[in-house]
Amino acid sequence: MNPAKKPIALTRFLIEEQRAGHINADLRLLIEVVARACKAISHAVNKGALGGVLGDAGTGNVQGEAQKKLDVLSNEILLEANEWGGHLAGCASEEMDDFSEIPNAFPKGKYLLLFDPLDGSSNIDVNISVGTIFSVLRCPEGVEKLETKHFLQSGAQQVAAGYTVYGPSTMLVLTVGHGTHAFTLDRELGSFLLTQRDMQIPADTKEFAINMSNQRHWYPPMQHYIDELLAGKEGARGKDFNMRWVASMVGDVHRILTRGGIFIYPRDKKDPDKPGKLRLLYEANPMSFIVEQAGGASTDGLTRIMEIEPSKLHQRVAVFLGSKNEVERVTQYHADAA
Ligand code: AHM
Ligand code: MG
Repeated sequence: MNPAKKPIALTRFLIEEQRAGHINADLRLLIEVVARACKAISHAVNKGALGGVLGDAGTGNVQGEAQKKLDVLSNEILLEANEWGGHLAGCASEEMDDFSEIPNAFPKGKYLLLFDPLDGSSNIDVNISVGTIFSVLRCPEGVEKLETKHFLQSGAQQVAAGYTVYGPSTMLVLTVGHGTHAFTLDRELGSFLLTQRDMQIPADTKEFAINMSNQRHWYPPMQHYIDELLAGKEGARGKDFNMRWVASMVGDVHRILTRGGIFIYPRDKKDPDKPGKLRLLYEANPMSFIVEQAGGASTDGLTRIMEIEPSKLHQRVAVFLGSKNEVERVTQYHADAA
């Protein structure tokens, strides 16, 4: 970015998106509220031990995972920020057993907000990047009483998706279906400023992100694919590949959006009943929308993730996303073995 050129704020960017007919006023205000909540989460994450927010909350979520204090706090911040604005009919979160309907005290809106309030929780206590991931769906017309089924929409139905990465700087990456754009939080101004318009993921890459410690549990197409990457120049691929794993999906996806790469969390034999670790509605769908809008691809090894019809709120899915040619290659290996 040219430092002499003043970047525009998220507020102006969203107004311009509205004028271009890409979003309506309700969705614009909803995104503003989510961004404001992310600023509050960023503040809490930044305080770390000084804010007394590190460590376990002593509770577990519906998936049996131990919750960190910051998981619980971030969830509360997002819920409180969104319940009174009149843009939402309800929220669903990785950290809540069931969805939450907007209380009767407030007007109900037309949208549903789904989120992972603090992704990459294992990084919290070690001061490594974490993030918030969110997805916005339309609430079906004429719904009087919200039910789980109203949230079970495919990723292709999303009207907006984004994540905020709390790293050395706090960045919000957003799509409303017209490209993927990045904003950096200016702490003095208290605003997100547009620092990269139209992010583009190169179609080819020499970098992959995967938790290699699970290798012995993978199925044959995965073993074959990674063996080829590890063989480097001397192998069938004829080039050396580098590996990076932040263990926080937002961190890994942000690197891929910035310089290319493939992110993989496959299904494995450790738990054959679980089709992967990551959640379809809170992680895989929003990240797939963001990645596709930046020219990348995203599948579960066989199917385009955004075409999967969800059957459960907390459904898990295998994830292969990032540089298009690489995602297509590994997906082909799975199709050949199917
Ligand atoms: P979380 O939502 O409970 O934090 O779990 C999701 C995270 C992703 O951010 C990350 O890609 C993955 O889990 C890391 O898994 P692993 O612990 O196997 O490295
Ligand atoms: Mg997560």
